[in-house]
Amino acid sequence: MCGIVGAIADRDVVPVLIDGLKRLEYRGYDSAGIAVVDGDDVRRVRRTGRVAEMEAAAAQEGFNATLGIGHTRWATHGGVTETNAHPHVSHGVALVHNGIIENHEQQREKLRAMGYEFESQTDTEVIAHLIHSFLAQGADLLSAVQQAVRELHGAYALAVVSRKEPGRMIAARMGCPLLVGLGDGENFVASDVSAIVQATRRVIFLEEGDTADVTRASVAVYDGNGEAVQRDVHISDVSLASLELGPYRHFMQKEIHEQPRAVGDTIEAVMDNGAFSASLFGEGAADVLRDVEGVQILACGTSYYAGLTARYWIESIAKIPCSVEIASEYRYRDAVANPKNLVVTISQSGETLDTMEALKYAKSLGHAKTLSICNVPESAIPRASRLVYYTRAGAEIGVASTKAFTTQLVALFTLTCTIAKLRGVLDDATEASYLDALRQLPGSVQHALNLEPQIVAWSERFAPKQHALFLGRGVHYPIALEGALKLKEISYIHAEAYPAGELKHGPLALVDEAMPVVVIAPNDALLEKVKSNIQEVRARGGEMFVFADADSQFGESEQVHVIRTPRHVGVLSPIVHAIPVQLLAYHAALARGTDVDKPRNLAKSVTVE
Ligand code: HGA
Repeated sequence: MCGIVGAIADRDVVPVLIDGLKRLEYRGYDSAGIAVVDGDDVRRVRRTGRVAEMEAAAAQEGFNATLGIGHTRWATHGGVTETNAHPHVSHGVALVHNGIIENHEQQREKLRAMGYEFESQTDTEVIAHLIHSFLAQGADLLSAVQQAVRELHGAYALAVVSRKEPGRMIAARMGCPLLVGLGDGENFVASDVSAIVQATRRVIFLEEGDTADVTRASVAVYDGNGEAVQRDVHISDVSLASLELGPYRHFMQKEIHEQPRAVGDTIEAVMDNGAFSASLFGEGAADVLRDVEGVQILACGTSYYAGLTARYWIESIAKIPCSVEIASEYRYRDAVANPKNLVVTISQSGETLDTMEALKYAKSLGHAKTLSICNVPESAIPRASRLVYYTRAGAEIGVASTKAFTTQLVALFTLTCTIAKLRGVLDDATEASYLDALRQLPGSVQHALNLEPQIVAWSERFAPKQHALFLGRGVHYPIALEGALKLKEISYIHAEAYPAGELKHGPLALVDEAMPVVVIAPNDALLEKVKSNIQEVRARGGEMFVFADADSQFGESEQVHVIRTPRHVGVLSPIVHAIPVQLLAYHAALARGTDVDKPRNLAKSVTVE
């Protein structure tokens, strides 16, 4: 969601802001803007559309300054217009905001009564006027921001500058990510490190309620009570290569093809260890995991489907109950907590607001056994969790998650086996066979990627369709769900997934020759059942696209097309079968000419409700 970058230096910061916004564009891309402090003036340029359009406008107007802030927007309050784009300005104070201010209407009324006029429909503009109202009472910029945020309900990450104080930039965070980058005689703020990695790798992650007073030569951080605090300095290991497209056409394509490496990196610790071990999940993990009575998984979107897949593993291998719930539902219902259960949150960014709030709610109900599976070190969710397993997918830029999903599955399988072992229900021979399956997984994923030419041929038949059905059974049903999600989010073809056994209870009514039906059907205990379901579709004239594996015998016909992964990989089969459905969605989207990495209305790192 919205991306923030700010810089203060003794060089022109405009290229830093523009470059940073381009790297943050995956977080939001409906409009972009920058504001710079130039002499005793604040100048801004904003444009709807992509950063490149705003960049051209800034170049035309000759923007050049040593202090500035920038923003890419994903609108929540107010349409996609230039007046709603950030930065918002009030009497020489400019700010950029990520988040939602829930009491913006009350604040707006109060500020209107004080004489402030509003030009936008955003919740953000109230913050600019509120800060100015405190400056007008004599506060300096830091104190004005600190007083203003105390009046706000909701979530925010802010970067603020003022023409009256051209030597400083104030940052503040509550509920949305924000970090300070430490340079040499120059400093930065950003939503994530990718925006500033070309300038510095030394970063301070602001904590909830923090404000930071950033000058060229210093950074002072204050907690929510206004007390000066020391926050650790981290050295980011984000690689520049992971942020570049390289020879690929899209980040999604690159990230799909990185999966053998991503999966290999994620299992490395298990392989080095030579066994499933609680130590993989952090200090004291054995004590936390040993006696768990059940697992409650909380997540959103693709991560939720990873959780649904894990439920099959956890109940069959670790032999404890597992429930999986969408985080935004769990956080608002009266849940009954069993503190002996393990709460597992899954989030690629580690900043997903709904998941974070669900975790806080679970903790408030007495859940102390918490574990997060995340891809971004030092992000908010792992910091709020007792245990963590970091997937090592590397930066995921494409809005549609791919390598994060498969690596989450690896982490969840590792967790399953670890709990099973601690509970004494995983014998040595089975452990060895699972370790071997994991060891072979990068190769199996590569074999699935090699199916791409056949999938390209299928995708051309998909491109003209309006709707598609995805079917799976058992542990492959969540893969059908993920396939349908991928297809709809990037190709805009309406797609739904059903457990294959549900077909006759309703969705079969939709099947005709215009409705392609994708079936995930590797050889497992339910294969014969799936085959019967395929016959039911065939009898109604439906055209089927079946992803099978070497062991599942299928008769092909004009109506039934089959692509086989070259080997049957047993328990890890859902991970391998995630690959062809990703490729199908990618190539269908390409054939339809959509913006694959930046699908309409979406954004990455969902930091608003
Ligand atoms: N509420 C603000 C910022 C939106 C945001 O953070 N999106 O991720 C707006 O609508 O401009």
